[in-house]
Amino acid sequence: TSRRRFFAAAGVTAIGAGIAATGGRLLSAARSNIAQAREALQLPAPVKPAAAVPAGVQSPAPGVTPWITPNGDFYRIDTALSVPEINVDDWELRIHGLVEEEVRLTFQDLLDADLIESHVTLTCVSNPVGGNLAGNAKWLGLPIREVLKRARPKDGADMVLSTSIDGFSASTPLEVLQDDRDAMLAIGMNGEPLPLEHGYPVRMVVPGLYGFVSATKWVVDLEVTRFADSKAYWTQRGWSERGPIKTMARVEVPKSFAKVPAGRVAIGGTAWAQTRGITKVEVQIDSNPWAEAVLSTEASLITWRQWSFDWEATPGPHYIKVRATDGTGDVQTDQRADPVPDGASGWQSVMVTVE
Ligand SMILES: Nc1nc2c(c(=O)[nH]1)N[C@H]1C(S)=C(S)[C@@H](COP(=O)(O)O)O[C@H]1N2
Ligand SMILES: [Mo]
Repeated sequence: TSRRRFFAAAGVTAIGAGIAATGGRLLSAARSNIAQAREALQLPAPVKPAAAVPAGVQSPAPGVTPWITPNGDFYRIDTALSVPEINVDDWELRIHGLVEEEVRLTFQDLLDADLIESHVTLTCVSNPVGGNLAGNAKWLGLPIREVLKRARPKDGADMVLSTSIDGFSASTPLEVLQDDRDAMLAIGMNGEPLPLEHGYPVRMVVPGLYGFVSATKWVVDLEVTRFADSKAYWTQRGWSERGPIKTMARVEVPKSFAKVPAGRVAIGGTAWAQTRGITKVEVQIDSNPWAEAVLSTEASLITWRQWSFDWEATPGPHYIKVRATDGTGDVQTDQRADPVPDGASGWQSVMVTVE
């Protein structure tokens, strides 16, 4: 793709290039022992269940993405040539570095801990404007805050470098793992143990940050350190060291280059600005004034929000543009940026032909 050439020209590796796959992958016919162990695993009930999903989160426009992404449809981005297969009896997480006390956690420790459940929308920094590298799931896990409380970070620490069993690493601001956004060591996804390709048995889930600086799958090591002292996997390859998620609105129906009959057309899609929330979505047809879309119900500030817009479509080619406003009142920027180094921006424009 031209984007991959762009990355090559810029001397930056595209995250997931050549390896990225969206959607589920079928395991080979002979299921591995690890896959069988995963299927046999009974997840404990959360001490704090997820808030009930309110009615009306789903956009009424037919064809819009389901509000909860089924595990098999959840986008997948990682550097793993083959999916790591970890035996839960061998899994251990080491928390060390600038801490008063080194902590080691076994999988049984996690099963025995006070787990919480929450809906969080994950997003990939390499998602282009209008792209589908985002997904929303209900995660079960232990707040990382609790583990850090035990380890007691020393003064001067400002980052946690999380590392996977296969050598990927992510740099996450320490304060983000300690605040009340419930960053977690997740073991469950939509009521099941994590699928192997989404990090079984344990991954990180951090609301508000792109996955490359937060969502370490197959995590085995947390080093409390400083941004000045350590660089994560993608930062070493030209990407940013921090990755707050940018406000983004996406048109999902009608699809780009669709042909639609004249008359009433339901436009709809999804917008996100995790931790800030979405307070407005606007649609612009051709060069008409921006008009407010109908927002679907908001579930939380850390999940995406859907929208719809009824359009009286007249024959001919038309452009549909969309932009969102976040909870701080900031309108999504129209400044076009490529995904590298810290996420794409700009307004999506979809061309449709009305017949
Ligand atoms: N071990 C490991 N964890 C990883 C990655 C990786 O390459 N290896 N990629 C990260 C990136 S870039 C993203 S966007 C998310 C994607 O998580 P998912 O594949 O479950 O959607 O995982 C993150 N965690
Ligand atoms: Mo990503």
